[in-house]
Amino acid sequence: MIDTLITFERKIADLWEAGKIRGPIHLSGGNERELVEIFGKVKSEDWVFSTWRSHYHALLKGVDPSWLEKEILQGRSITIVNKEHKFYSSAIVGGIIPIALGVAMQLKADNSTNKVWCFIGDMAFETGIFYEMHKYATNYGLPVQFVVEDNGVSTNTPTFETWNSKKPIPDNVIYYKYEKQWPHYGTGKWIMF
Ligand SMILES: Cc1ncc(C[n+]2csc(CCOP(=O)(O)OP(=O)(O)O)c2C)c(N)n1
Repeated sequence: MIDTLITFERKIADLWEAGKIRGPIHLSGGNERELVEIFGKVKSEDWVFSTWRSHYHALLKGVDPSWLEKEILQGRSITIVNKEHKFYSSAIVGGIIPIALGVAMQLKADNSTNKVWCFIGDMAFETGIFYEMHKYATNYGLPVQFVVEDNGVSTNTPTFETWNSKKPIPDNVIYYKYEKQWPHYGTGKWIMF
């Protein structure tokens, strides 16, 4: 699976560098092992909420790679949404968190055994909206699992230096650190469209 993920992202990078994708792309890399392990616990009936960097999450949720490639070619890399696979992403920092919480509220109201998985970056983790949503979800026992993916930066701004402190990781949050292998946006090459 790890090779499949890396190969998919390399193909997208090649398409981008060939000027075939007339829209922003955010590539994943460096966190394959961690994600494969986490997605081992994600059921197909669960919901996954992701960010602008969602290709790996989508593939691991079971989204068809050729469908995903077409979406990316149409400029939708940063807002991948697939209803069939209960997969939702947004390019607004923190934007998915209250939506994930709302879905978790409904799952609880329906006595569902399904769960919501909400992936956020280390800077989104520092936002007020995360603080409130995490507090609410914890206090009401909502079936939402937050996963913090710490690459140390918000675009290029170092998160630790920004806040001058490391935020403690709540017990019920999955947290992993990784070294990103692509720039925040694109592949690091200038593209002529
Ligand atoms: C509300 C909002 N503010 C700013 C941006 C620009 N922006 C896009 S991604 C990003 C970085 C967020 O950092 P982090 O949560 O650590 O995620 P990373 O991309 O590093 O995984 C920013 C500031 C945005 N998309 N939405």
